Amino acid sequence: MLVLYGINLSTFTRKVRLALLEKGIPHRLEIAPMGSPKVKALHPLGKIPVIQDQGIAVPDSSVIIAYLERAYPDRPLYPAAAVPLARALWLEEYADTRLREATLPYFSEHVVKPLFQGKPADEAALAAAAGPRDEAFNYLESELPPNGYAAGESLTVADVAIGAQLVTYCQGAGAIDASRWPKLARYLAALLARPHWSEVHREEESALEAARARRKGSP
Ligand SMILES: N[C@@H](CCC(=O)N[C@@H](CS)C(=O)NCC(=O)O)C(=O)O
Repeated sequence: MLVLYGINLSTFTRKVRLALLEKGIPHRLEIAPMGSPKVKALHPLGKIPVIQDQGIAVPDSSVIIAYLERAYPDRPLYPAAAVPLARALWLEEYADTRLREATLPYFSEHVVKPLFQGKPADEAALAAAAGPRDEAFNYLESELPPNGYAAGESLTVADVAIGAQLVTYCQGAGAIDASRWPKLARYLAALLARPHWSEVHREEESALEAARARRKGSP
C-alpha cells in the first residue's frame, strides 16, 4: 500500500493527503517529521511530504500529485484540456510559493512558537505579514469565480493546493475576513464542507487542542 510520510499540521502533507483522499487511493499516513532519519533517507532535502509506492520514493507534493495522476488516473485532479490545466498548475504553483510565504508567518507566530517552542509571538513579524497577506488574498479574490472551483468545473490540484495553505492560515490567524475577501471565505468554507476535508480538518483541530492543553499544563 502507498505510504505517505509526514505529519498532520504540515501544509504540504495536508495537500497530498487531500489529493489521495479525493482520488480514493488507499494509503497509510506514517508520522515522520521533517528532518527525521526516515524522511532524510527518502527525501534528499529532508522535507515532508514524501511517499513510497511501487518500490520508489517520490518527494515533493507537486511531483507526488503529478505521479498520482499517471499511476492512479481515476478521479483526476488535472483538467484534461490545455487551458484549464495551465490555470490549475499556475494556481498550484502560486499557492505553494507566494500564498505560502504570505500566510506562514501567522502559523509560525501564533501556533509554532507559542505551542511547540514555548516562545512568544514576534509582533513585528506579524505586522510585516499583513501587506503580503493582503496582496495574496486580493489576487485570489480577483481570480476565483463567485462559486465553485478555482480552475474548471470540478475539484483540481489548484483547490487542493490553495485550500491546504488557507487551512494553515486559519489555524494561525482565525477565519478569513469575509467582509474583505467574500469569495475567498466562501471558497474555503465550501472546500471544508467536503467530507474528506472536514475529516482532516477535525483531526488537525484535535491535534491543536491537545498541543494547547499540553502547553497550558506545562510549567
Ligand atoms: N516544495 C515542497 C515543500 C515541502 C515543505 O516545505 N515542507 C515543510 C513542511 S510543511 C518542510 O518539510 N519544512 C522543513 C524544511 O523546509 O526543511 C513540497 O511541495 O513538498
